[in-house]
Amino acid sequence: MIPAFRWFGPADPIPLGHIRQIPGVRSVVSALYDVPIGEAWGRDRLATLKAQIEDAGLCLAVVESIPVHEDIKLGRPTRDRLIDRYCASVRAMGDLRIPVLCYNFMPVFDWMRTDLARRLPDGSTALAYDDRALDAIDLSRGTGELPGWAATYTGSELQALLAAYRTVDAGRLWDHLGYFLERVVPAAAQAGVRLALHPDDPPWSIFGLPRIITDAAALERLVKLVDDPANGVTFCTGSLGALPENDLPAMIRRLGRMGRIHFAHCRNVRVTGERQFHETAHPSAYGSVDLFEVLRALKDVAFTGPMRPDHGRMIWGETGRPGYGLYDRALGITYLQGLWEAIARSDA
Ligand SMILES: [Mn+2]
Repeated sequence: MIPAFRWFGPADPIPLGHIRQIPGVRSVVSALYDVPIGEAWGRDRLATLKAQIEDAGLCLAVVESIPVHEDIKLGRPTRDRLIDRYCASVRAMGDLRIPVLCYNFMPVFDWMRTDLARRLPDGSTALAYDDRALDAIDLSRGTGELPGWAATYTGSELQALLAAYRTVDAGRLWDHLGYFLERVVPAAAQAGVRLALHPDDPPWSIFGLPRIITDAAALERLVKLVDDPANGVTFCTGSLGALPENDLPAMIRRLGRMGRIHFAHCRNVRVTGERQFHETAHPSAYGSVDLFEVLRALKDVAFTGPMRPDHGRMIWGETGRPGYGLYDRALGITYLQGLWEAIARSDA
């Protein structure tokens, strides 16, 4: 297991020098955030990012993420050109020996929450989701009312996109994912890059849009779509853990033995009702995810990939990007390393 930490590039208020001071963390998860979706990533731009991270005494272990253009998910004729560019970006990663690419295949939105600052009993704030609050959101004016998505789409852009998806059900979306992977997996394998698909967050349909990467059966179907070691997953305990029927340790043992877990996001959520949850501090006692059992399963399958803490709470008066403050995530990765050390040394 390689402890890692997400950094949002030079615009991130958290300097690399602070990440360098978190015990055990030498690996960074980052991306080029200003390349328009659908454009190929230039090797030079990526090399600059990598050098910047290395100058701080760290290494760029994972690209999270290269967004997949909606035309690819919709199966539009323009997808071939877009997939070619995606493969070019993957090759740029390979040239620079950046080994893992985390991406997702969620229509229109990726992560979704209904409250970015839910007050917890200890005075901290965390991201929260409630299906009933989502139902009450009016999308006719675009993403203006959506927490975290304010300026993404105008009303007409969003309505056009939602209309385009009316003919794309879950089955069609699987077909489009297969089409994408049949072309990108060989390019990744040749470039020495492992693809790590992030599960849908939350793992159910929202706004009538299909979401397919939600449970054990879906993850197995995904890795068999193109049966190559380069075609794997990001195991995100917070996303998958929002669905109580997901047995996370069992899923890890199955996918891990197949050698398809290339990256782990470890965090906790407290499920408070049907399709309702809020995020919490990382330790098992604070939520519905048993991080001890999760890490024990990862240890049992000899997981050697990068692992990062995921969304943290806002604590100690910190302000910034919701879910991505420094303090609680630093506590999270320190906790995860403590669990890992204890499991490894008791096994020995
Ligand atoms: Mn995640």
